[in-house]
Amino acid sequence: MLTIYSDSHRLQNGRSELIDGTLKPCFENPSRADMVLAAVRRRGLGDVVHPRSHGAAPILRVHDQDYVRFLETAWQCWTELGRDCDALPKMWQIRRLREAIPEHVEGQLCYYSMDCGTPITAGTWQAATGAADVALSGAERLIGGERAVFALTRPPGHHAARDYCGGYCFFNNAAIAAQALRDHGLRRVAVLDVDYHHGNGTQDIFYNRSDVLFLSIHGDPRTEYPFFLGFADEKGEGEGLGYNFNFPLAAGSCVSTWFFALDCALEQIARFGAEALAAGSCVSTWFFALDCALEQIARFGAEALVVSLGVDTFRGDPISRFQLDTPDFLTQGERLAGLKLPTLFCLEGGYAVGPIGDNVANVLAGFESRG
Ligand code: OKP
Ligand code: ZN
Repeated sequence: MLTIYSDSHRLQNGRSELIDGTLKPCFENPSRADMVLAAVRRRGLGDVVHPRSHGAAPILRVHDQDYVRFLETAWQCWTELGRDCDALPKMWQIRRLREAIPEHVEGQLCYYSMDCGTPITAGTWQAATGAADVALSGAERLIGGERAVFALTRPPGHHAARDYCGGYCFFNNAAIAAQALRDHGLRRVAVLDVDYHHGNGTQDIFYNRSDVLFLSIHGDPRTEYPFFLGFADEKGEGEGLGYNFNFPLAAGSCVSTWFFALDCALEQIARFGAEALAAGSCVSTWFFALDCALEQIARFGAEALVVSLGVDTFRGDPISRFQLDTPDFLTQGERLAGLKLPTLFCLEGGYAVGPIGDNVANVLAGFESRG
């Protein structure tokens, strides 16, 4: 499988994020992409090529102009205040506060951020546009006839919505790629998000559209980040009603037979109606949810699949609570290949830095094994 990679990811190298009440080194750091790239090479998964630059236009197809302009200028404004530390927000436009965009960068930072884990640094703009280019180049290769492409995107993207950053994400790489595939003439594109965290940004971007199907399998937002979106009753709106599927699974969990779940999948789809799967869900439950998602993609008649590939579903992930083990990622890749669709993988989360490479490479290798 072809990999698209750019060194520009290194320019996003935040110092700290607020975890359990204290500032800790950023979980989302350059070593993640280094480890993934090393594994891609070690495992001989295929060529690694650089992206080409696509400019702002394809980014503006999914992000608001005022938000994009903010990201482009935020660091400069921040340093003009005499600061050289990472820019982080310190309040939010919560209930009953005014919605007008503040004039001061300090206020704008708060207005355009979902959380305080997403530092804007000197290199954020370049790294984020670089990641978008990686995803766009992947989409381009898919259009050019590749069966599957791995866009090694960093910073990740799936928490970034039309007009806000958050969850380590600035531009929604997967959404930008999905939109580019549409703009290249594909009629229906499915985005499947297998990261541990709900892809609130991607959901937001496509929520009222029927041409891009969005599905996410993730930790139940009743207890997991991002807390305020990702519930099973979010089905889409207007034209998009019926084109958004959330599969929240209880945090915690065990390992048992996903084969049973596979057999039951069709019969069980209806259960996903309005409530999350029960507590005690495990690897089998995860694969069960995957089957339900794949079934929806097949029915939709997608012409291409974009996978928001987070491997923070790994049992050793420091900030997540699912139980997938390294070999389970091979199975994951095999199952995704079963859709027989041109597939673009965009890297999202995964914070167990040691195993991240093999976990990602396993998904890609599993996919390739079902050529
Ligand atoms: C990103 B991705 C505040 C942030 C708390 C954020 C988790 C973001 C996960 N410091 N945690 O979906 O892997
Ligand atoms: Zn995640």
